[in-house]
Amino acid sequence: MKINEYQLYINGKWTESNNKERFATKNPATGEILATFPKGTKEDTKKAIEVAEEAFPKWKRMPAPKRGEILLRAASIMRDKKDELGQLVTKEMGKVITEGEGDVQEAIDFIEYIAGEGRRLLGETTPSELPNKFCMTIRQPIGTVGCITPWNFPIAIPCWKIGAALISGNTIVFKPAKLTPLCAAKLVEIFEEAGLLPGVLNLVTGSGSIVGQEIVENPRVKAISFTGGVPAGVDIYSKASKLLKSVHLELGGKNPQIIMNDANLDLAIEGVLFGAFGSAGQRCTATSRLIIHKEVYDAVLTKLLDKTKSMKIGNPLDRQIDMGPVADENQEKKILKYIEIGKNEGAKLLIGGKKLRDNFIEPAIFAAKHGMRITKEEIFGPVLSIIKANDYEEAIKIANDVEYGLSSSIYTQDINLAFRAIEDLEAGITYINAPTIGAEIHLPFGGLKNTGNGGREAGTTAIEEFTEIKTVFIDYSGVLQKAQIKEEGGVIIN
Ligand code: UN1
Repeated sequence: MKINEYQLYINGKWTESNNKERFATKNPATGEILATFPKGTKEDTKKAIEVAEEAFPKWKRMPAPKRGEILLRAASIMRDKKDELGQLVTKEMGKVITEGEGDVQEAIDFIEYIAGEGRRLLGETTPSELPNKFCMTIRQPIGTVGCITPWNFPIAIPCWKIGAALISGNTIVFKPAKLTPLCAAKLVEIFEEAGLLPGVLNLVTGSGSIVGQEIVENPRVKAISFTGGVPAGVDIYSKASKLLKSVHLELGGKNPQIIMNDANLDLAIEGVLFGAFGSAGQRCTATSRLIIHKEVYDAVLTKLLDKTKSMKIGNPLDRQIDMGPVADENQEKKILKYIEIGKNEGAKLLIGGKKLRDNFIEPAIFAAKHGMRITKEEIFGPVLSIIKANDYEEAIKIANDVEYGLSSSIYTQDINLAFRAIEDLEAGITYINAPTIGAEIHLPFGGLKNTGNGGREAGTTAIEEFTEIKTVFIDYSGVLQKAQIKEEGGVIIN
């Protein structure tokens, strides 16, 4: 079979890189090579930035509702291709097919939602302290922005960033993760078909240390939106800060699910299985710590282990399968290393944790003590640590005692406790009686502490990272009026 050879997408054309070297994207379940892509260079990236900058004035001037129409067309094409795209997500990064389709649906939902923002992009109006003067704010695009995206949601997360950047009037250099360039290329084809102007969205594939670095360090790129690991995020933030760029970071989590003694246990267990092992635990929002009230600890454990035992691991395209492979050999290595770390620090491996074959790892559950590395560090794999808590206060203390703060969950039927937890859990997202995953796109997404640097993607906040606010004062008094300064005779009111 001839393997698809893709190019870079620059200025509305599939363009050869000046580097002949290529890399392959593979199906982690089978090892099959799906396509190859150029290892983009600094020069390729510079070219993409240059054309994005040239395209900016035209794109910026297009009325935002018109930009929205293009986005709606893209969403409609995605809807038509949902099955094909869902399969591609599953083939390229290994999540089970229903979740692959979910990834695409999340992208469609967001693009449709944010297209409507073209008819809002709201500013404020407010009275002036002076007569015959009008004050308002308007939103303007920033310019050329860099979108650097991860492999775990290879359609949805690029769409969060690209959709919000486009509707706001920015042009883009898009660098997808090296594991999922094919999803990225398909997405670009969809935006091309939807009628995006040349140069508005440019795709450069390759490594973070070359393509990513140029995006971060090139002064013509005015803002960066990045989802990925903490070390890369810190590196981007520190380099981009020297150029005073605006940087949005979404860097992961160590998300707790608390089960209280009054919880509906069956519901809570169903939730934790989905939260911990959905996408093979490779979500920033994955449940990686289960904190159980001591009175229901044994009951939860018995049922949870029972359910975990019956999970079917295998080809994620098969709808009977509960969990597919992890994304590649590096993921596999890292996850297996954490399973060893857990054993060595005295956590009890209650189930799973064995490598079945290349990239396939059994879901693992540890009985752990809070403070062990496996209870504190992000593993990004199907590894769950169970921790016993004496009461609500201790559960919250454990939940909060990590460096991350993305998602959190509590199962309880006590409405008062639920509301207390909403206040007490240190996280950008809290679920009551639902797992830590599954955020909806019309609500803000992001977190505290090392999860990011304060921004929120999606929802009403989505455009914030991609717009500048301009404050406008219009004086129609015909005289020089001075705010704050009192002059002889005072202000004349007409
Ligand atoms: C991520 O893992 O970075 O809430 C995003 C969820 C998904 C998005 C996760 N809607 O789990």
